[in-house]
Amino acid sequence: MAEVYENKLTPAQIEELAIHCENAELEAYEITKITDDYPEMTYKDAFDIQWEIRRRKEERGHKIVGMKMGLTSWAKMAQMGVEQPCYGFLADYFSVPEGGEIKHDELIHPKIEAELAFVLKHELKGPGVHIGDVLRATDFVMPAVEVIDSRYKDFKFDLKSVIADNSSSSRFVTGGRMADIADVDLKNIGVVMEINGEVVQTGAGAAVLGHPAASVAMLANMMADRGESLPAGSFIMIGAITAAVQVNKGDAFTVRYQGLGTLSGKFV
Ligand code: 0L1
Ligand code: MG
Repeated sequence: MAEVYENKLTPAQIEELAIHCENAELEAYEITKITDDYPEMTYKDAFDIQWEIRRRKEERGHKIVGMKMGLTSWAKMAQMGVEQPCYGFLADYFSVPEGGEIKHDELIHPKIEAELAFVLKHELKGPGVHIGDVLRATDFVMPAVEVIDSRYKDFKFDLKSVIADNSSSSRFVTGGRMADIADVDLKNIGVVMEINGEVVQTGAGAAVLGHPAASVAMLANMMADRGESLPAGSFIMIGAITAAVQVNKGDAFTVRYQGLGTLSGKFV
C-alpha cells in the first residue's frame, strides 16, 4: 500500500498534530478526528504522528514498556467501521498494578477490553513473520486488561485518525499466571469479564484474528514497514478477545482467564 510509504503532511504539520493528540491524552479532553481537517493525510502520516508522540514521551524521560495491537477482531472492526487492525505503544505510566485503582478523571470515556499479552525471548523481525515464528519466539503468555480511551469525541474516528492517536492506548493491567504457550490452548482459552460482580462479556482466544499469535505476527510485519522490529523481551498485547465495555467512576472489574487466573481493578 503506497500510502504506508508516502507523506502528504509536512514535518511541521506532523509535529503539530502529535502535540494536538498528545495534549488531549495528557489533559483528558475530546478532539474531533484529525482527518476532518487533513483529509489528504496518508497512513504514513498517521504512523509518523504516533511515532512523534512516542519520541516526545521518551524525550521527557518516559520508557516505552510494550506494544499493543488494536481492532484485531472482525466484530470490532465492523463495529468501529474500519478495515484493518492497528498498533500503538505502551508508556510506563500506562501500567496499573493488578488490583489497583485507575483514576477516571485522568481519562475521557474509558472502556476495558480482555486481552492476552505475549512476552518474547527472541526478536521478531518482519516481513514474512507467521504464527510459527511467533510461537517459537515466545517466552510466555499472561493475562492483560487494556483500558482504551480514544481522544476522539464519542469514539468517532477512522483508521488513520486512530493510528495517530496511538490507537486509543491509555492504561493496562497485567498479572495473573504466566504460562508456557505449550500449556495454553490459545484458540480456545475462555475469558469472562465481570463489572461490579455481573458478567458483562465472555469470549475465546480465536476472536483475535483466528489465533492470538497471528496478532503478534501482524504487528511484526506492520512494524517492518518502518524498518522496526520487536526485540527479545518485548511485551505485546494482542487486542480484545471481548467487546470493549464502558466503565464509570466507582466500577470494579474482574476478568477471569481459563487456567491463567484473574485480573481486577477499580475506577476511582
Ligand atoms: O482494540 C483496541 O485496542 C482499540 C483500538 C482503537 C479503537 C478504539 O478506540 O476502539
Ligand atoms: Mg485493545
